[in-house]
Amino acid sequence: MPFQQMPPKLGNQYDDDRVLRSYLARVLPDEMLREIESSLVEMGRLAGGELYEMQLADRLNEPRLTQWDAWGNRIDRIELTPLWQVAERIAVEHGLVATAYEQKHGSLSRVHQCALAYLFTPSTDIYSCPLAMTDGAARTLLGSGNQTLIERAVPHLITRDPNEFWTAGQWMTELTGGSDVGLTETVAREDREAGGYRLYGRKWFTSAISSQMALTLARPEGNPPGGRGLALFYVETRDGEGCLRNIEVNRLKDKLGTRKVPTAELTLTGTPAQLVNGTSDGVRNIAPLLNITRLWNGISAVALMCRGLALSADYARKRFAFGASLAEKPLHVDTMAGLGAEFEAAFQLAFYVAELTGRNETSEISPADAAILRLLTPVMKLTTAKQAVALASEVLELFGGAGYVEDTGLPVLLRDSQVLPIWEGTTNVLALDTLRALNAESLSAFSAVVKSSNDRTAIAALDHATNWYTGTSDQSLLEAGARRFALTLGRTMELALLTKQAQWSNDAQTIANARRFAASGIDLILADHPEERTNL
Ligand code: MFK
Repeated sequence: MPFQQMPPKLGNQYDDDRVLRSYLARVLPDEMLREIESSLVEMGRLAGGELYEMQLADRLNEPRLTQWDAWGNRIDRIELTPLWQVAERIAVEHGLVATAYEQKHGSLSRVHQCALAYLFTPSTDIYSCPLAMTDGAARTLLGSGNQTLIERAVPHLITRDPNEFWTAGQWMTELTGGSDVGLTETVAREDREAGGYRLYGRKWFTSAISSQMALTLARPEGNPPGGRGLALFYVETRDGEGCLRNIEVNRLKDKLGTRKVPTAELTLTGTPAQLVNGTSDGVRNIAPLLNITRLWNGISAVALMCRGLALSADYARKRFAFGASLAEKPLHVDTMAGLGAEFEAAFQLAFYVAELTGRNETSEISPADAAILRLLTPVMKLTTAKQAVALASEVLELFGGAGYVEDTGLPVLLRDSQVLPIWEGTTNVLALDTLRALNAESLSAFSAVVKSSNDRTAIAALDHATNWYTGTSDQSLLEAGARRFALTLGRTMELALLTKQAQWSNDAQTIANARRFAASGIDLILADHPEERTNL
C-alpha cells in the first residue's frame, strides 16, 4: 500500500490545554471554576470540532462587496462568509462580549471572557476583530456618561440574542496614517436635523463595514489641529431600510491576511453622527476602546500560538522520517520545546492584563494596579504580537513543505498573525506609548510584581532596563532604544509571571518552560552607539 500521510487533528481545545487549565486553577476560586468550566469545555469542543472543520471548508471564501444593484442603485452590500455567519451566532450565544459585562464573577468575568475568546479565536478566522471592537465600544460608551447613547447602543453590543446583536466598527485610520491619528482630516459640521453633526471625509482602513454602529474621530469645524481638536463620534451605519447613511464603500482592502474581515475604504458624504463626550479630546476619549482592542490583540496572539503548537504536536506524533516519528527526534522536540516555552510565557502576560482590565472595570483596582495596567497594555500587546509572528513562522517550518501549502490550512496562521504587530498600534508606536506610560508609580508597581517572583534573571533584566531608562537623558537615544526597552519589560514580566505559575503548580513542564524561557533572551537592552546606526 502506498504511503499516505495522516493530517493533523484537534481534540477538545480546552481539555487539551494544560497551560489554560493550570492558569485558571491558580487564578479562579474553585467554585467559580466549577461554575464556568462547562462553558469552556463546550467552546473547546466547538473549536476543535465543528468550527475547525467549517474553517477548513471555508478557506477560499471571502466577504463580497456589491456596490450597485441591477438598476443602477448604489447599495454597497456586504456578504460575510458562511464561517463568519456561524461564528457571529456562536459568539453571541456564548457571551463572548456579554460575559465581561454581566459580571457574574466580578472582575474575574474578564478572565472568563478572555478564556472563551482564546478558545474561539483560532477556529473563526479573526472574528475576534469585530468582537474586540464591539467590546471596546461598549466599554467606551459606558465610560462616556452619555446616557442616551448608552441606552441606545450598549444593550445591543452586550446581548446574548443573535437577533438583537450589533457589532461596532472602529474608524480611525485615514490616508494621513494609522499611527498619527491627530492628523485626521474628516470634518464634522453641526446639523441639528441630523441629530447633531454630519461627517465629511475619507476613512482609509475601517474594520468592519458590516457593523451596525461605529466609533470614529472627526474635527468639528473651527477646532484646532492635532488630537485634542478631534472629537469622538457615534455613527449608526444604516437607516431603517438597511441603506448606508451617506457612506460610500469605495472598496474592500486586499490584505495579506485577516481576509474574512471586511475591511473597507469609505467616503463619508455627510454621515449623521452624534458626539459621544464633548467637542474635543477625541484621542483621549477613544483610548478606552484602544486598550480593550489591544487586550484582544494579545489574547488573539496567544490563541494563534496555541493553535500552531496543537497542530504541530499532533503532526509530530504522526509524521515519520529517518526511521522514527518526529516526536521521537531530539532536534524536532527541542525546537518545539523552545516554542512551547515562548507560548506559555506570552500566555501568562496576556491573561495578567485581562485580570488587571477586569479589576479596572469593577473598581476593585488599586492605584498600583491601575498604573501597571496602563504600562502593561502596550507592553503586552507589542511583546505577544512579535512572539506570535515568530512562532507562526516556526510552526510552518515544523511541517516542512506542507506548512507552505495553502490547502493544509497552515499558511493562514502566519498571515493572520502578521497583522497583530501592525494594527492597534505598531511595535514602535506602542514602544513610544510605553515611555509615555512610564512614571515612578507604574515602574515601582511593575518592579514589585517582578521582584515577588524571586526570579534572578527577571530581576537582573529589570535592573538593567531601569538603569538604562533612568540613565538616558538624551531624548533621541531614549526613542531609539524604546523598542528594546519595551520588549525587555515584556519578556521580563512574562518570565516573572511564568516563574510564579511554575512555583504555584510545581508542574514539571511549567518549571522546564520557565527555565528555558529564562535562557532565551530576556534582556534586550543594548549600550547605545549612535555612530553605528548608519543603515538608512
Ligand atoms: C484581535 C484584535 C482585534 C483588533 C481589531 C481592530 C481592528 C481595527 C483596526 C484599526 O482600527 S487599527 C488602528 C488603530 N489605531 C491605533 O491604535 C492608533 C495608534 N496610535 C497611537 O496609539 C498613538 O500613540 C496615539 C494616536 C494615541 C497618539 O496620538 P496623540 O494625539 O499624539 O495622543 P497623545 O498626546 O499621546 O494622547 C492624547 C491623550 O490620550 C493623552 O491624555 P491627556 O489628554 O489627558 O494628556 C494620553 O494620555 C491619552 N492616551 C493616549 N493613549 C492612551 C491614552 N490614555 C489611556 N490609554 C492609552 N492607550
